[in-house]
Amino acid sequence: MKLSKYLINTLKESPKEATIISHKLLLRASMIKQHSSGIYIWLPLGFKVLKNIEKIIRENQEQIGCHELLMPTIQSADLWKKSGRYEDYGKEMLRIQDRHKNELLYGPTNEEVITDFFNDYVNSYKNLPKYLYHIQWKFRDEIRPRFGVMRGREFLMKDAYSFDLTKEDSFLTYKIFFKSYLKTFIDLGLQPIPVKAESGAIGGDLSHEFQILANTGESEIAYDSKLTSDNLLNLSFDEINSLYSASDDLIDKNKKDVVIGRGIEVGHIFYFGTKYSSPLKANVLTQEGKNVEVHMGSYGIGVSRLVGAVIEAYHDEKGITWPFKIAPFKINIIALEELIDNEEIKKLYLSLLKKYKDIIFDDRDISIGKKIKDSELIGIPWTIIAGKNFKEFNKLELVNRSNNQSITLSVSDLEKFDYEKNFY
Ligand code: 5CA
Repeated sequence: MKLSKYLINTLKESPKEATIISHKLLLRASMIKQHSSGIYIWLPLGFKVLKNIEKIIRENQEQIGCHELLMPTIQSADLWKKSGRYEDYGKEMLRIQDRHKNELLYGPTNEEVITDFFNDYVNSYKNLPKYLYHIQWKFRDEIRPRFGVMRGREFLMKDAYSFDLTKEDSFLTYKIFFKSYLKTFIDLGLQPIPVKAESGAIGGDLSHEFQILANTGESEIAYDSKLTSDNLLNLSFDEINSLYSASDDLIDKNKKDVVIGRGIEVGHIFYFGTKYSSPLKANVLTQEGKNVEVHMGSYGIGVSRLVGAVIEAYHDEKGITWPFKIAPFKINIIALEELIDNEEIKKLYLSLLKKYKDIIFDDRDISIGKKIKDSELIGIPWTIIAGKNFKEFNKLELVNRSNNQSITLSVSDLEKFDYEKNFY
């Protein structure tokens, strides 16, 4: 990608409205632009990051046999009246009327829609369990949208739903999702802390939040220090669940030997049994021919919030330091003006483009110093600089964004270099 053809408009200063680092950097790097309170335009750079995060989430969902579908954003109010949540949800729900005076709403979550759909498609124990998910925009008219994408009104969520024959089966499913969530966040380069939770508006009796430590996090959390161990993935659900953890009002202030910190809630999972299958009549026939209500769970990840959470964990004084897989572009080639049309450099760009796809060549008509600053701000893992050394000795500088260290290499070394393996 030639950068002169791309939409990029970095800012030197942080806009006043941004108070936390992720919000400042997202605005400065021209990744998002506020449209109205809590509603954002995802600019090309930010949108690529969002897609890269989605990809890691998708891979992990598929690994546990959870399959993707896409449900609408606009839902019928009737279903919510049947489940009893239409009034309960209060002012956070955006209610709409169509031209025929049908009551609609912009979905804040999808339990009703999926349960109703499931009822029409699955009628036998033979077809259970079923795990389904989608990645779709949600709207919640939050009283205080803030911190950029952290607490938006319109935000992207991955929400999965599980259907099982019995409570016992549903608990097993819950444990599968629990483990898969730990792995997903670790794959994203984060350290998740699973925290026991109340299930609030979703309802039910087993629930965990997944928190990422950050001073700017909105939740206060208290947890056993073993929950930050490196081998969390090797522990069983029961071992992890036996350790103390709580957030906000649920914290026992008298509890000793716990770590107190602040966290960003990037995921939340719930087992809620027949709360929705009962009013929406999602039944199946058992082996004995009995009609029973299915047991359900739901499993959410804040996809757009994760963009902010990753930046809170990966930045320095110069800008963002994305993990390789999440970075919008992997390599940025910057050359002195007189080298921009150099055949060898063009060849290097094309060969890297073939291998890594997400490569930029900064051919904009601005100073090399400004190009380097932009590359650091945006957080491109590797910057290749063709400067004076190239003119004299045919050598280029390769800079690693994670530690800002550079090495000098020839064009053929740069063609062979493994940029993914050597990052971090
Ligand atoms: N139906 C369930 C799970 S599928 C549900 O809605 N859960 S939730 O309310 O906890 O939301 C899931 C995740 O979405 C949260 O853990 C959080 O990461 C993200 N989220 C919730 N509200 C917002 C918001 N206003 N802005 C950005 N992300 C949000």
